[in-house]
Amino acid sequence: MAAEPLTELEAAIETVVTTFFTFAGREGRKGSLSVNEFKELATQQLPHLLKDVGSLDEKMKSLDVNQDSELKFHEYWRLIGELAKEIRKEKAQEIRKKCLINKSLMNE
Ligand SMILES: [Ca+2]
Repeated sequence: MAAEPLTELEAAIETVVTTFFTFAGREGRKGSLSVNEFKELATQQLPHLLKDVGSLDEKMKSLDVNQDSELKFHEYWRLIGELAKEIRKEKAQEIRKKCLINKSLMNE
């Protein structure tokens, strides 16, 4: 990567990518996540964001678009996208709540 230090966002994107390869390289094909690799990644790296997701086997099936029991990078990327959307929803609610509080304070 570039010699200059990465910004927070750039480092976050790099982490998304390197995390994929760290776990994908543990067994079988180096460029995709097996069921075991996916479960390890989910439990070790996404314990808070995936805690309400229910069964990891079901989650894996829903992400594994071509049904080969492995997640390629673009399938993993869909998961990251879904989680980002969840975080966006939560943030939007927080902002809305703050606006409501401010409005009610102004009306007092
Ligand atoms: Ca693999």
